[in-house]
Amino acid sequence: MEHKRSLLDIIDFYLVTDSGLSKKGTLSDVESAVAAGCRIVQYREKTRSTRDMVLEASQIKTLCGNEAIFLVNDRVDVALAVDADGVHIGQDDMPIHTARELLGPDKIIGLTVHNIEEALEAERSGANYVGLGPIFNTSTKEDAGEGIGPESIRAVKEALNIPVVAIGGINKQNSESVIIGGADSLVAISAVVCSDDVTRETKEFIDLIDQIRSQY
Ligand code: TZP
Ligand code: MG
Repeated sequence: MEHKRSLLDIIDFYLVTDSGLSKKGTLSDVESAVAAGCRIVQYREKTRSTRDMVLEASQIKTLCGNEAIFLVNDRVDVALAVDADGVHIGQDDMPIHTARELLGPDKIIGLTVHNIEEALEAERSGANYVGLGPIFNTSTKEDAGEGIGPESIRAVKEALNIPVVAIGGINKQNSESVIIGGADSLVAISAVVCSDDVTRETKEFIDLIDQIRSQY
């Protein structure tokens, strides 16, 4: 777990699954992304039964192995059932202190935030990173709201000591503004899982972020 947690500080590209958008399926997407060098995977599944989720989460855990952090979106119970590395929760999910009590001190908890106030509160409550967004408008999450713009990232980054993960409407064309904006890492859902070649897309994102960082 120590090894896994230390990955949090070096992550550039973060995969979030979406079985509704995926061309080849969630398991294939995870396998491809990890093979391409992705070091964090969030299992985000809104439609399957709890039973199916536990079975699939256990398979994803195996695919992540020691290579990638494996988090479960929303479902602390599913994370506990498969001994995932942690969870990613939103403002309307289980309160973070309850999630922490259930998961214990060593698991990773990421929290979605939309602004600096929520971000500060997340850090105070013991979140290990924040997911900030939506950075741009997106149709992947219906209730995501309006994009806050990449220029909003810097103030959040400077106010926090935990990593800031940018999410929402991010693609290869606008990644530069997100990284320059101050994000520690970025999530791209549709830009990756809608592709026929998730390995190639993931590699291209990782290389692109590397290249942008080396320029600044
Ligand atoms: N939370 C905020 S925006 C979003 C989530 C889960 C969806 C991001 O998907 P995409 O396809 O990368 O815009
Ligand atoms: Mg949620």
